[in-house]
Amino acid sequence: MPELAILTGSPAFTHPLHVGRPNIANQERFLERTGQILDRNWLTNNGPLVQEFEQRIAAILAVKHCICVCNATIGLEIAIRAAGLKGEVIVPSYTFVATAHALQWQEITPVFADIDPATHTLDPTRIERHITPRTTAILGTHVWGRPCPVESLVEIAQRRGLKLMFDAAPAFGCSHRGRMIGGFGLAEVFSFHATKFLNSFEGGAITTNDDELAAKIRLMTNFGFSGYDNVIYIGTNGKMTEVSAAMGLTNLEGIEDLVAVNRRNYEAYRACLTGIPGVALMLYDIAERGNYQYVVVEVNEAAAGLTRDELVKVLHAENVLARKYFWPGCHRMEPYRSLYPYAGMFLPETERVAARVIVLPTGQTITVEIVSTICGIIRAAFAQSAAVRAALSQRT
Ligand code: T4K
Repeated sequence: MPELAILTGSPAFTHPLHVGRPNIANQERFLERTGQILDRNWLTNNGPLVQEFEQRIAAILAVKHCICVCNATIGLEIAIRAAGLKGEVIVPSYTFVATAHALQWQEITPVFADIDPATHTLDPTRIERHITPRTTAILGTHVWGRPCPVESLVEIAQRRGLKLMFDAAPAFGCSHRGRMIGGFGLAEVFSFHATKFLNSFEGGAITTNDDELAAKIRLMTNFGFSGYDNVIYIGTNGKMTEVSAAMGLTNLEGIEDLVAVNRRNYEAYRACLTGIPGVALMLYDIAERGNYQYVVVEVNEAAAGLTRDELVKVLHAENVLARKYFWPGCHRMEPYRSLYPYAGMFLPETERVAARVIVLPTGQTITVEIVSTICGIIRAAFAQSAAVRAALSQRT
């Protein structure tokens, strides 16, 4: 059993292991593309690499339109505005805060609905209680890249006359019932942030099969310009740069290798964590395509002898910088905490899951040996939970 830094003071890893360390598929190819950008002297504004990136994404996802943007937060704001969402929109609280902010930023009220604890995505049975005459839409998040219950959400949206969109920020390369995420609802928005499975430094993409909506989104992404000197819409600057597209295209070419690495690490975690009471690995559906970018575990204090927060402290002492996504839930962050102080009453599963989840490091920089050491730390921490607790209580 490994000695724990929390007890002995010497960490298992000399360098920090981050969740979200960027994947870079092929540095040489990226630099080659960057050189070509400089030679062309065409740096942004719908350049050739952005166009190529959009075409490749649309083909992979089998969608009619892909509009690349500077990041997914702006992408969500643009898609929300272009689709005409207003009033109140039903969203999960268990998501990255950008989902809620993209609404509130436009003075649309995010109404937080609870999640299914088994999937961490919106629970369709808990949506209708939140629908009011001001509700215009449902905005689901494919949390961890695992799809929302799309069919049930479509049924509710159609029956109640609501629009349906998806925050697909973590879900590039994932499928639902054999169809790639990207073509569900009115529109879906992906993130290509540095920490995401497919990264373009910063970046994102809005995908849709709706011609009219796509045209509106394109205009809005570029200030509303429909041609020289002709602005026909309110717009913003949501454009992706050429250097971002170069990174995105290069990583797209290496996507199968990136999935393979994540899958290998996920399987290693699965094997090593099996039999440790008090820790449950969130499983991916192997019948679907997935990117396996998040290794998500839930800590059960009763069986583990430690809380999630105590385990995080143990891991951080070892230089394993595990994250508590999406603690504490959007409804406990400002401005929502002040605006809706009682929202938590309707979100028991969100609160329970948010208090139990830990995300562990994976990706290109993590090896199977590292996974094995991390799991050994977890096993040792639970086995010595009383001593760990005592050591932690002396620290605070
Ligand atoms: N909707 C959902 C459901 C999302 O998950 C997100 C983003 C969005 C919308 C909005 O997408 P964008 O507008 O960002 O395109 C991170 C990311 O910043 C964020 O993109 C992501 N979700 C979220 C889940 O995680 P932080 O604040 O936790 O990340 P940060 O900056 O602490 O980075 C994590 C770790 O990665 C660091 O400890 C160090 C490492 N790192 C990070 C960067 C940027 C590196 O090693 N190199 C790097 O370049 O939010």
